[in-house]
Amino acid sequence: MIFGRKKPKPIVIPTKPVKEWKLTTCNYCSTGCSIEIGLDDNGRVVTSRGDASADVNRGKLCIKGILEHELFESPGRGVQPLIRNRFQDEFVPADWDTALDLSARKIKEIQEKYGRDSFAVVSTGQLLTEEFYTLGKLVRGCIGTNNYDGNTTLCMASAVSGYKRSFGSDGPPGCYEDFEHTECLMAFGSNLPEQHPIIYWRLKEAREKRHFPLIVIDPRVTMLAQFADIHLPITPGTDCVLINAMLHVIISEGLHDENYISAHTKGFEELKALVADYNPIQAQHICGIDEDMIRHVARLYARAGSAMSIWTMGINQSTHGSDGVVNINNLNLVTGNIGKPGGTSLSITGQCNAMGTREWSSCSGLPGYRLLEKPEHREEIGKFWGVDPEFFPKKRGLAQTDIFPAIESGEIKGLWLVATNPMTSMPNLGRIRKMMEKLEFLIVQDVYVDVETNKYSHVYLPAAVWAEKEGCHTNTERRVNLTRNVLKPYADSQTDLWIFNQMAKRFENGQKIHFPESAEEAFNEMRQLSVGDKRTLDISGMTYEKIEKARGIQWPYREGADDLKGDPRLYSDGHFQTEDGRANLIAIRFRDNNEKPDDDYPFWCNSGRVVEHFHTRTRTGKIGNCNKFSPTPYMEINPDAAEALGIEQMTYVRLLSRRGDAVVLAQLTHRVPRNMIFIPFHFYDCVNRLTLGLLDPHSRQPAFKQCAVRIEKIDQQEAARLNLERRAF
Ligand SMILES: Nc1nc2c(c(=O)[nH]1)N[C@H]1C(S)=C(S)[C@@H](COP(=O)(O)OP(=O)(O)OC[C@H]3O[C@@H](n4cnc5c(=O)[nH]c(N)nc54)[C@H](O)[C@@H]3O)O[C@H]1N2
Ligand SMILES: Nc1nc2c(c(=O)[nH]1)N[C@H]1C(S)=C(S)[C@@H](COP(=O)(O)OP(=O)(O)OC[C@H]3O[C@@H](n4cnc5c(=O)[nH]c(N)nc54)[C@H](O)[C@@H]3O)O[C@H]1N2
Ligand code: SF4
Ligand SMILES: [Mo]
Repeated sequence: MIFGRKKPKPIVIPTKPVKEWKLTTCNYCSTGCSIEIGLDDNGRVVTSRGDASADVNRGKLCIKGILEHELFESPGRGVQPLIRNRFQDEFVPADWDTALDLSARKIKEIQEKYGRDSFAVVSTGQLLTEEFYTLGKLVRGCIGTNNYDGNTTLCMASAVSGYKRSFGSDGPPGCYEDFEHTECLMAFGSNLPEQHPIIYWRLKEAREKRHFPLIVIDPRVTMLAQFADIHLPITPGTDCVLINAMLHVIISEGLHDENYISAHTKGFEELKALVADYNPIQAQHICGIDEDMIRHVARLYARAGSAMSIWTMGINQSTHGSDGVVNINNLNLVTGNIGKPGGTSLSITGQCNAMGTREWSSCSGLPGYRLLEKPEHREEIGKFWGVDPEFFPKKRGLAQTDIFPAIESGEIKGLWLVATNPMTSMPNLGRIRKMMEKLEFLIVQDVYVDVETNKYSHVYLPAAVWAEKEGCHTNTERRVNLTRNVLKPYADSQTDLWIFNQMAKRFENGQKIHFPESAEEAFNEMRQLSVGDKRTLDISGMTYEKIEKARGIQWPYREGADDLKGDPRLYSDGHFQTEDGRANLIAIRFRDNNEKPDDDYPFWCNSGRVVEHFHTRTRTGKIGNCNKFSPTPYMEINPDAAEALGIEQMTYVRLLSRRGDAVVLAQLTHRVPRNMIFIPFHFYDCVNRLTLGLLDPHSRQPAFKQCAVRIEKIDQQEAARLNLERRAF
């Protein structure tokens, strides 16, 4: 008994009257957490919870997932289709038939006048897989433009390209369970606790059970770096040099896995010859990590019984993103760490369904990782869909980052944006704005009418969101998860699947080809297309029922499989998807081509994310408990640099690059080195006014993370006004 104090009262959260729980998959990041949505007697959403029986999240959710059910009725939802009145430049409401008729007519007009490829379609990593598949059918089979790609070029393109170059196919070979087995983990440019909080939680649990070294390579002291055993604050854009130097140490000290290399790879001699030039003594001056540390981590990694690498945007968003991925694969092949428990090369994907679009959207090819370049693939899909294979292009068209410049040069006249917001997410926004203004016809299909890109559209199509629809996502570890339809689409919005189906009816081929009405029917088509092939992407054994029961199944999962587990790892037999079954070791020479700090622009400008926001804030910006943690554009700046410039904590500054300017608040923190600032990219008219976005030659992904800026003081009143103005839309 404690005298003088009342017995503490436990905090009680009133239980909500839930009648039914429905299974969904989180629609933000690629972790793939299962969320159950609670409905009351009237079928209204009242709450949600992490699904305890799901292997991925085991009942846990991060802040975005916990609050996700609030977005169904968040402000700014599109309630009806809109058409721009060209005379008054104002939107007027329209019914669906009018909006779709106009869209289809304009697409055809533009194609007739300027050629089939003059109308482009840019999609996303955030639809359901069945919707991706249907959009692919519509674009490849009916509209017939070859300029069709997704925002995944801003995100996963380098990983895809690197996997294809090394292993002959896309597809992350590892899984979260690898954390339970690994003896050493290197994380390149990936900040799990903020960007994939539940993957981080899985990693943390594994390390609590059995400690193994965690090495983080990131120019910032990220949250993950704070939890690491070793943090390597690398000079931006030089990961390839670090890896080459590690390979130099591993090979010269005989720590490589000769048996694995000779049995399962080719190209070792060329790799060995190249990395001989990357002695840590020289490499340290390029990558900023001292020679002893390079040797230390190389030995640690190579001597571990099994070692794994993960990476995200610090690698992919670089002028040598694809090379970076290939080099991480090299490191793992040379040490025999592919396809074994705890030994893998695992790209942590980004958007909730970044994998689904890679697999099934036909963006850079045809469904199921098929290629336009292969006549037998064109033949097969043409036959399956009932389209003349001659209708398909014979090689892939422009990537998303090349589609925009083609608008500038006049080759592309019309654009359909599906679930992406380039007016905030593309580099060098001043240039993007001009391109948007130049379009003869722009369709924006989005959940929110206030999405920045909609300022420039001629037709706006309001889409349903998340559990207003039904279908699958594939997560980072190739796990296919299900979202059940929980609610009707908001107001007069419609599911993306419905919109694609309706659009198809307005094209000649669309009247001949069968377009499934339901997501499950589309899923069954995809199953048929994945059967009977030795390729890894096989989902033929899956059904919605099985996926729901298992709370997610990993592919490959072949027809006839009777337990509810897919293969956790690819390439366990050492057989790769190349012609001769061997993985390619590819020598990567470093090219120093970034815009770097100089006297005029003395700071590196780095950009990325914070835990509470998702991308361009169309969703999290409207959820009070997410937005309140970072409602205003800001930058991280080192206190020493701030002092030298006379900048105080939480005052506004103006940033300038060779492209444009931005106004942000200064947050003084030792997370960034003295010559770097970091800006979360979530805010409209902010960091992407500054970025250069040089493209990777293989993947066409922009180097969002590296450019140069200078910092100027600004009148605080003027700054506040400017900031309000820019955020007013
Ligand atoms: N909360 C939240 N979570 C998200 C998202 C979100 O918007 N919000 N988006 C999702 C998506 S689509 C993606 S793609 C992922 C992104 O997930 P992450 O890639 O983990 O996130 P970023 O903050 O973009 O970048 C990661 C780190 O790369 C570092 N970096 C910069 N340059 C270099 C370099 O040259 N080398 C190395 N090694 N590192 C460098 C940055 O300092 C940064 O800390 O997150 C997903 N999860
Ligand atoms: N400077 C800088 N820029 C970056 C990055 C960076 O690190 N730094 N990261 C890049 C990366 S990795 C990415 S992935 C991109 C993301 O860039 P974007 O894709 O442009 O960003 P989002 O805000 O996710 O846009 C998705 C849109 O889809 C809408 N939406 C959501 N669900 C649905 C749906 O079911 N149907 C329809 N029709 N619409 C829906 C949302 O409201 C939103 O407007 O940004 C890139 N830009
Ligand atoms: S970790 Fe990712 S998938 Fe899981 S709840 Fe958070 S945002 Fe959603
Ligand atoms: Mo991304």
